[in-house]
Amino acid sequence: MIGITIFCRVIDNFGDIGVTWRLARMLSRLGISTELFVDRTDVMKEIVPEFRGTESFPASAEGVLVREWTEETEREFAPRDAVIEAFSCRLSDLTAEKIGRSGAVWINLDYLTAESWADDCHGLMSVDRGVSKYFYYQGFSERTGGLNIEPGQRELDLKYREKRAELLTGLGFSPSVPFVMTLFSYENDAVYESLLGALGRSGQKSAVIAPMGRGAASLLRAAESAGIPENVTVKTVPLTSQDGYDRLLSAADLNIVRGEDSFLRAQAAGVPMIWHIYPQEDDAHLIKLASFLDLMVTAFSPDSGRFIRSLNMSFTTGDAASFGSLMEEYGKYRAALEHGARVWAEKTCSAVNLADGLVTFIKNKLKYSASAAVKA
Ligand code: TRH
Repeated sequence: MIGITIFCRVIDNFGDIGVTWRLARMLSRLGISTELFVDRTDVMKEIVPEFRGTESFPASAEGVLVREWTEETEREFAPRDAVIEAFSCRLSDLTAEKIGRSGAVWINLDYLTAESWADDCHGLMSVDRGVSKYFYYQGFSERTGGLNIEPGQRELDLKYREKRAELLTGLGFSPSVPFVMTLFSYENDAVYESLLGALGRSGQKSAVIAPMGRGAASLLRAAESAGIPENVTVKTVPLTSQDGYDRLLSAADLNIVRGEDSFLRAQAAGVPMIWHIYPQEDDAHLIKLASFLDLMVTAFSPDSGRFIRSLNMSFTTGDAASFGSLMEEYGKYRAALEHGARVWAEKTCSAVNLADGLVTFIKNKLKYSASAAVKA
């Protein structure tokens, strides 16, 4: 059985552990002996309820052995077939040396992007402290390493959708509320004021469900300053498991999401989405967002594609006035947007999944080094 170890450093928020936990779980389901080192098990516990009662690590859930990443545990680490360093989280010199000696495949798993340069960079090798290391890019094109979406996710999300009424009732809403939004984003107070105003003017009943955190706090501030229209209900909910969040996304009519994992889940859910991409220096995030939108709109009609692009751009750039006007027109495009989102979901969910892609990549490299060793 192949043994893979993933190292994850939690820099900020839940994205780093969100991506690596999901990947670890998928690898384990493929029969890979999977180990995950994470430096902040407290953050992990917030989105992996299986570990909430766990006092000390190592501990296992879903077949994944989780270890607390400290200097000491890293010193004791013994590489097996492959070591995945998530998002350049920097392993120690000793670990690099051990990887070199053991012949394990060393991979730096990079952030997901729809930008075309990922095609050219995927799979490239570099030398880190004298040891070969491969850059592995997640991405939407066949030339990249695939997407972190589980096999069968589309079917699962469709089942979740069928249970929309049940989910809404469980959250205290009427099951017939015609427009349900989720909001898991960053701060955007002025835009949320516009959103509440536009939902109010639409005249229809709407629900805005906001998992606790930065976006929810910002929404509550906006609600306090602008007021909540009578036909709108705002509700904050505690963070749930990743699967629980998928359920919520699938049951909604419009999702506002943020880092790279929730952004991908929203696509798989097949529901129109707004990506509140994490801001980067020199507005690099806007290029990233535009590249993604260029791809996604290929699944939409020209009009609804233009609309969803503008909605995303106005949201992320904080253009509250434009965002409010667009939301007032939402009803006009709603059916076309929902159709486009379903078409896009079929496409993303049929891409190579990240775990399969990685295992194939690792096996090829192991085969190559074994044949090179025989020749030598
Ligand atoms: O938490 P994030 O904002 O993380 C981001 C990204 O990783 C980004 O790339 C990084 O640069 C930035 O932080 C600093 O958003 P993301 O990636 O969507 O991760 C959220 C995770 O939380 C995701 O795995 C889904 C999960 N989640 C739950 O499990 N339960 C919940 O109830 C919710 C709302 C989320």
